[in-house]
Amino acid sequence: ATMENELRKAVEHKDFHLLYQPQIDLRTNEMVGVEALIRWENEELGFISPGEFIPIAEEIGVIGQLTEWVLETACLKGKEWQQQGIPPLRIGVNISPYMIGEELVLMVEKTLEKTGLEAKYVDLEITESFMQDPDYAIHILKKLKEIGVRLSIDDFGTGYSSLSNLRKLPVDCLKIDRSFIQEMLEDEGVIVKTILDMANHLKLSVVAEGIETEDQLQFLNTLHCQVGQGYYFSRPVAEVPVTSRFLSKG
Ligand code: G
Ligand code: G
Ligand code: MN
Ligand code: NA
Repeated sequence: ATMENELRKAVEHKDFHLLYQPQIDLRTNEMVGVEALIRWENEELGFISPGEFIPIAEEIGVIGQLTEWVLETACLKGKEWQQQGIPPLRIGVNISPYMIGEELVLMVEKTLEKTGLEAKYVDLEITESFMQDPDYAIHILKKLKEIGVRLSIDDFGTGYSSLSNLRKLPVDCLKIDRSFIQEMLEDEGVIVKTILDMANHLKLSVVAEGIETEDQLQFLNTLHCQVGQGYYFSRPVAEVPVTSRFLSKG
């Protein structure tokens, strides 16, 4: 079985599931959101990482259907949590840069309508690679902002958004790439400090990704970083804990 064929079948049968990784307010220790992460386990090929199959989905033209499934599943889960009485959580959904276009705008509108989740609880995570055509990307991102969703730049710092472009982008949040968090204690955090400074000046929120240790958390606290995510708090899980020290009190 080739991966391409198996992937086509999986998309057709919606043979995936989502895990959710908590995002924690570092000051209050409360969960403020989650990032949805797709998982695929194939009978013959075993477990395949999205890092491997998302590029193939882009190549063989099924990324649109896949994104639609992720968006809808994540929104339904968000709605379900709210109905269980969990204080509303923002749900981050990774969006392939290939998806930046009018089709995505329609898809987001349609999915919100269909699932009944309020737009403000959806956080679209987009990597900087969309900046290959910044003017078009900005046009689309503005339309997404008009719908009311939140926009985050994923893996921030690893791509090539220039400062001047960043200022023009209608985004709400920078997700600091986990490589910077991992190196932070060796380089005295110069990169993380610089990103936090810049985010402050541009009035953007920040999420530090890939927090794995207490030392990293403490250092981020001294830098007044707002929100964090990483194995230190929780691995991606199928259900967020309904009662835990991470639970927001609303
Ligand atoms: O979850 P994991 O660390 O295995 O993810 C590997 C990569 O796959 C990450 O870059 C992550 O952003 C990406 N990814 C995970 N879930 C999705 C998804 O639903 N859609 C897209 N486009 N990328 C995803
Ligand atoms: O590119 P993106 O930031 O969307 O990738 C998210 C991926 O990072 C997820 O697949 C998740 O499994 C992984 N991840 C989340 N937290 C940690 C962490 O603390 N350490 C490491 N190594 N990976 C993490
Ligand atoms: Mn992400
Ligand atoms: Na990232």
